[in-house]
Amino acid sequence: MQVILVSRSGLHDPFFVAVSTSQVLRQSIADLAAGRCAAVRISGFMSAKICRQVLAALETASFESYGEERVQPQVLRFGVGVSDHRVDGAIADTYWEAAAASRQAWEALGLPFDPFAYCRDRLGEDWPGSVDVGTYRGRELEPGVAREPNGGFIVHYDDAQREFTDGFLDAGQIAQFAFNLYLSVPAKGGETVIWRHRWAPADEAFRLPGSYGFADGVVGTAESLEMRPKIGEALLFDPRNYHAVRPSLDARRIALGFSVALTDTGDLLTWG
Ligand SMILES: O=C(O)CCC(=O)C(=O)O
Ligand SMILES: [Fe+2]
Repeated sequence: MQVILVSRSGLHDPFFVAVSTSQVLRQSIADLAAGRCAAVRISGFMSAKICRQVLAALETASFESYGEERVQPQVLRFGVGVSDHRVDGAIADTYWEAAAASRQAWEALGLPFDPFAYCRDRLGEDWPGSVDVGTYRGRELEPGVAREPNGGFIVHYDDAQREFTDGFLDAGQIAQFAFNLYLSVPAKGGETVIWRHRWAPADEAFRLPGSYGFADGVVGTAESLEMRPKIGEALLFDPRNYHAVRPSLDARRIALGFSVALTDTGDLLTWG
């Protein structure tokens, strides 16, 4: 396990930490929602055997890529993501057809279980509310995607409330987490970096035109933490903090990913 705290100012926020645990704990999820930590790393979230099975199936699958005008360097994905179907702050109708195709493609992998359901069940082990796939205007969203950012993710944030201005899930949203479950990771590169900085209007000066991301300068001298993912580990973090993934240098970096909303009824809703 490797967590490097970097603070160019020399100052450290004691709440800006990655908590490592081997159990899914209600307390850790609450700490993340409340801002008492920046990330939760859960080792052994998915058993080695299940990871191998999912990875073996995905290794034979053909991945597509996120919209290449918006996402550079290219990020491969298996399954549909809402971000490719966002038009004027709403989910466009094109999403639903892509979602049906995505569901079929996952089914065609022939896995004897649903890996996203497995992740939801694990997340719910110590959570008092339910853990379900979210709905948008009454229709169930896709549960997640497999992502392969071999060239990395540039510095960006994710916040459905800002991205989907027409309201997003059919639920009152209190917090949002990013969930990643690592199936294949490089020995060199592939680190996830999170900065203690959230979007502010002045950041728009750093936005790369047409892109989901920003020039590195957007995070200035903010404190950051860097994590090298491990196979079978789940990472939950607050994606309103700017974050990036470093390029993979010697192997494929494949993770199951979805977003998680904590609702005003205390439930967790996920979507890809
Ligand atoms: O792959 C990762 O570690 C993080 C990817 C990311 O940008 C996200 O989950 O929002
Ligand atoms: Fe992200």
